[in-house]
Amino acid sequence: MTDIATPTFAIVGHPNEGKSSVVSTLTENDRIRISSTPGETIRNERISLTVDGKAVVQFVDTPGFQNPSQTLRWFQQNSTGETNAIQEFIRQFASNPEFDHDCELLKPLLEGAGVLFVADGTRPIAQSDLAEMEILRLIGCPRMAVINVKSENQDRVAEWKTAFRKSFNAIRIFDACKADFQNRIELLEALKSIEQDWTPQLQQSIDALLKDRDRKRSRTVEILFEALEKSIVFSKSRLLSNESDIDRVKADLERDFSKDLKSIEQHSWESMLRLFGHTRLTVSLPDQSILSEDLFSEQTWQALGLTRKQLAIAAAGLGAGIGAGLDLAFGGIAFGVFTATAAAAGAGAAFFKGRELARLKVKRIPLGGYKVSVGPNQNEQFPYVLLDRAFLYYQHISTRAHARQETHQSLADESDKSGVCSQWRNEQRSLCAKVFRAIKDRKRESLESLRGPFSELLKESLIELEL
Ligand SMILES: Nc1nc2c(ncn2[C@@H]2O[C@H](COP(=O)(O)OP(=O)(O)OP(=O)(O)O)[C@@H](O)[C@H]2O)c(=O)[nH]1
Ligand SMILES: [Mg+2]
Repeated sequence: MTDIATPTFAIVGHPNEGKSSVVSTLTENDRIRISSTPGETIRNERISLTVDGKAVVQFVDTPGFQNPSQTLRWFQQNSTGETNAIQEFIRQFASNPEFDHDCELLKPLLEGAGVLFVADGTRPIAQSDLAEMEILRLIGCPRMAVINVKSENQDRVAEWKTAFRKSFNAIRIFDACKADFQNRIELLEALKSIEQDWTPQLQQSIDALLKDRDRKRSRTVEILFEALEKSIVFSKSRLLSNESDIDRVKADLERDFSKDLKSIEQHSWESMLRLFGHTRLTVSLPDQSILSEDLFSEQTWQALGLTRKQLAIAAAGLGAGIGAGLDLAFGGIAFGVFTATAAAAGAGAAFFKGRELARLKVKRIPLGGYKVSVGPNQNEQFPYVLLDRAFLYYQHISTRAHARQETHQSLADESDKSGVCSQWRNEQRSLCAKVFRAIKDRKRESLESLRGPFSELLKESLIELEL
């Protein structure tokens, strides 16, 4: 049963204009049937915008008008105000297949639903559009026009606005495939203006949505934290009895080590994807995306994380003994102080390749045999690279409109490929360094005290990525 108080809107408009797409994006539901073949929706479908299992706004995706000119003529002759014209229309035409869709779309209006009239603002206005606008004006339901701009061409938008202004209380431009969270909130805000009685419920819905978004950010922070905790201390080892097996086991371990780290990253990405309600999207990123690069590729390590100087300053806050090394770092010897490996002290590219910085160790076991182990990753840069990749991924999915049909998408701002971490202030990067060190040294107490401010920093960054 539908809660009567739930504001309900019928989505009306020509076939293939993007009605189902608008509902999909507004309700963050990517399971709605969207198709380039006109006439995909032939029966009303009720789709709720749900927060915490409660429907806060309901949309009725309709097939649109089938016979607008005759329907208009009928309403012009019968909208006397004395009888319920919609009820009478449905009674007269219910069994006439020529008015099948018209009857279907008028049904929710009988229950007091408002109308969202969706039109593709890139095509010319047709006579049938004007007929449909006029039908809705005669019926007198609360109504808003939604101009869904299906391509870059905005030339006709002004024309549409003028036409709609004559018979609609509110007009919004809403790109179903590009709209982000803020655009959705703005559309709901605008709906408040078309019927004052719905204002309290719509305001409650907006508040619930804002709260829900904040909950999703908090959950994302937890997901990132879990991934960092696992990755920073991750190591692998294997016991063997014959010395002759050592080389083979070393190679296997090294391969498994990076494979497992990548799967920790993948797992956190999938959790974010599910959190944001993308069920159809299998993320296959285009070649130009840094996210399509391997976690340990040289390109990834050069594009993301901190610069050498930033790393040095961040690590300087970690405690005694580092200060002397810092001078060396700025003198050009770089990161010998942070990573004891020869590779790190060497040329830039070698330093930035994380794969080389997880040391392999072979230990003879007193009772016989050997223990080969790899990890944890010694590189101070590694957690920043992980974080930066997670941030880029978050930006990708948290702003993605659910109506989008392609599974490929490039990030808008990847041309300069600068990550979030390098844009933080010194003290913010130092906070990270402390958190990463506490994880590495398994210092639970200091980790717990750092967790609050670190979570805040992550959350602030997530908010900025959504803008
Ligand atoms: N590029 C782009 N394509 C869009 C946009 N909105 C809808 N489309 C595409 O237009 C086609 C029709 O979209 P639908 O949402 O199914 O349209 P509809 O009005 O529900 O269509 P029917 O149910 O057949 O009446 C699909 O191929 C959509 O992907 C948009 O804003 N931009
Ligand atoms: Mg449809």
